[in-house]
Amino acid sequence: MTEETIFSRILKGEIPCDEVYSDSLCLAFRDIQPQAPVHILVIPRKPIKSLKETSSEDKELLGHLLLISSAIAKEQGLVNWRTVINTGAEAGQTVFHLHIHIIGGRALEWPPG
Ligand code: DGP
Repeated sequence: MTEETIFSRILKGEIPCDEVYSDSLCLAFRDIQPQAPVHILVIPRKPIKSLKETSSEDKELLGHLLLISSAIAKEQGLVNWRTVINTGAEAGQTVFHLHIHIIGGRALEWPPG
């Protein structure tokens, strides 16, 4: 059985979210702790823990998530933005359901901490 996470509960409708986009493969909603004026998470409906657990079987899904992220960023009026996928606890991953952060609406520094 797949482990339950906050995001799997959001997908099931058990926890509310501020939805931005939804289709048969993914859901996008606003991050509860926004790090910038626009901070949206795009998650697959398929329960994948992190990028580490993906395989060539997920090629189309991963492409879809990136294309949707770009479409959402543009739809939000962003010209510059950052897409982030934290993989593993030491890289900052706190929710173990794959997600893409779309962060924008302010100048972003590099490198990250
Ligand atoms: P990461 O650290 O990469 O695993 O990002 C997890 C993000 O999820 C973090 O920015 C905060 C956000 N988050 C955690 N719990 C909830 C929640 O219940 N609702 C929403 N909308 N976002 C959440």
